[in-house]
Amino acid sequence: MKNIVIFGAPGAGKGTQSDCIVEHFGLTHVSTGDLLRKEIADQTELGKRIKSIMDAGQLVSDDIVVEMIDKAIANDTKGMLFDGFPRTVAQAETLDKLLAKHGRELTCMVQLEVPKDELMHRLLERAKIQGRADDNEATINNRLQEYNNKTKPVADYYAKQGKQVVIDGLGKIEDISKRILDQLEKR
Ligand code: B4P
Repeated sequence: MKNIVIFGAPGAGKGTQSDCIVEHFGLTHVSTGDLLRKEIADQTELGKRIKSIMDAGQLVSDDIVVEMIDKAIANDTKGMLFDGFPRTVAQAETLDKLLAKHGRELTCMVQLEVPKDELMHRLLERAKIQGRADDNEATINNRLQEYNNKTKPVADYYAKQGKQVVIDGLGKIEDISKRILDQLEKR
């Protein structure tokens, strides 16, 4: 059973590439971004608390996302793709513990590498189509800063475990998918 993390800066294509990975290996897709946006759309108590944090481009607190992931692992029987989680080293350590609690282990982490100017371009393009509250230039800059300060160290965490798979995230979506699947077939 495969348990995979897809990792990268905002706009690197995590959500986009998740579709083909999930389909190819028959995995359960868990996107913390999607779960959090659903809480906001449903106007739950949690959604009201996190809206201003996400609109500002900051990370929501670890305990909130960890609880969501714990529930998702408990409900899964197929193997999982974690999209947008972990985003801090503390979340990465917790993921290892949660998987172990359910008798599982992380297979590997797929890291999408995309230069900053392309990230900005993609997210501003998405803003025109989807109108997401956090896709504007000021907020994107905050999200990239949060990524550099808090999320990037997660890559070293997995490199030390020999679980980091770095993928060039530039080019056609289907070419990038092929690069990812070729690597994952070997794991
Ligand atoms: P996420 O929902 O995870 O979103 P993202 O990082 O912005 O985007 P992603 O990398 O998935 O890009 P996509 O495929 O859509 O996070 C949003 C917020 O939620 C965070 O800022 C944070 O506040 C909160 N959050 C989520 N998880 C959290 C956690 N664990 N802890 C704390 N807070 C958390 O691609 C972007 C665009 O590029 C799309 O329009 C796509 O069509 C386009 N694109 C993709 N691949 C392309 C390619 N090859 N060429 C051209 N365009 C491409």
